[in-house]
Amino acid sequence: MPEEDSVLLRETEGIQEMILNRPSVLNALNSSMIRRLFDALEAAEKNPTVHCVVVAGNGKGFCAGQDLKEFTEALSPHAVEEHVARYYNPLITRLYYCPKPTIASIQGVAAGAGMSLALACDFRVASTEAKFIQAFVNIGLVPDSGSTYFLPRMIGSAKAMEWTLLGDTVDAQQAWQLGLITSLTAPADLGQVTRRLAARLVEAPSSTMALIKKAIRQSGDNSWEQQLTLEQQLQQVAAGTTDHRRRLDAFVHKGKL
Ligand code: T3D
Repeated sequence: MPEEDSVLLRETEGIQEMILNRPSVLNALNSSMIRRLFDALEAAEKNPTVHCVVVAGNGKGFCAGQDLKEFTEALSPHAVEEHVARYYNPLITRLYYCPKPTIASIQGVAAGAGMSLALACDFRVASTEAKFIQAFVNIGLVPDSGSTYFLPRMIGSAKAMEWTLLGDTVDAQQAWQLGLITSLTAPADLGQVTRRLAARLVEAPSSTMALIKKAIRQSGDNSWEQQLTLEQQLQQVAAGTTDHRRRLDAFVHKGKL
């Protein structure tokens, strides 16, 4: 399959969709696919007409993680480390720090680094048929692509430990109860619910959202004092934006945006 077909890109009404497109292997990630996703994210960040990014999967799976058949023979430990450093870390970092809001639209299984992709997004809209697997332990690997960073922060360290040590399949209902999922929908409604959320984000003030994302992302690593200082600095930036002026004027003068 040509590299450009492995991730389909579609931009409509401010929404950049990135559709993982290797359905016969549940959209398992090979190196060229990771590169294409990375490039697409970089382009979406720079494109002023894009206000929201949606990552979705074609077929019955969202993403089964690293393509385990990509390497015909077992890689040396050094080569695996290099692969993670060269492909996964840049991709997940780009997605995590994307200044535009990101949504994972999950219709089926999200396993290994595929689950990490979903966790790195700001929102997870999931079908009741979605499944989450910290599959790494099942093949004797440790979680990567940020899973050990995201999970304890999102669901608490006890559950993170359980999921990552056992490598069990977690169904959408369990993930929903733990707050991992933003919206849980019937499978047939997934596309519509995702688009509705994306459309709301397109209408929201872009510059403000980028600043909010920065504050929330940094809060996990900052002390109380550092976070208050950051909020104060970001507020100064926000107060100088057109988004703020327009919205304040509309409120004060009871006008339209
Ligand atoms: O080198 C590095 O950079 C290290 C980085 C690692 C990051 C990681 O993501 S490690 C984790 C890798 N992922 C996995 O271990 C998951 C492997 N897959 C599974 O455990 C199962 O397929 C699922 C639980 C995800 C789904 O099970 P099921 O029964 O719904 O589907 P299936 O029949 O197993 O899969 C359907 C097809 O997809 C099948 O192909 P076939 O037999 O019809 O020709 C299967 O082999 C293929 N497939 C599924 N996952 C992968 C895959 N092919 C390649 N790589 C996969 N990860």
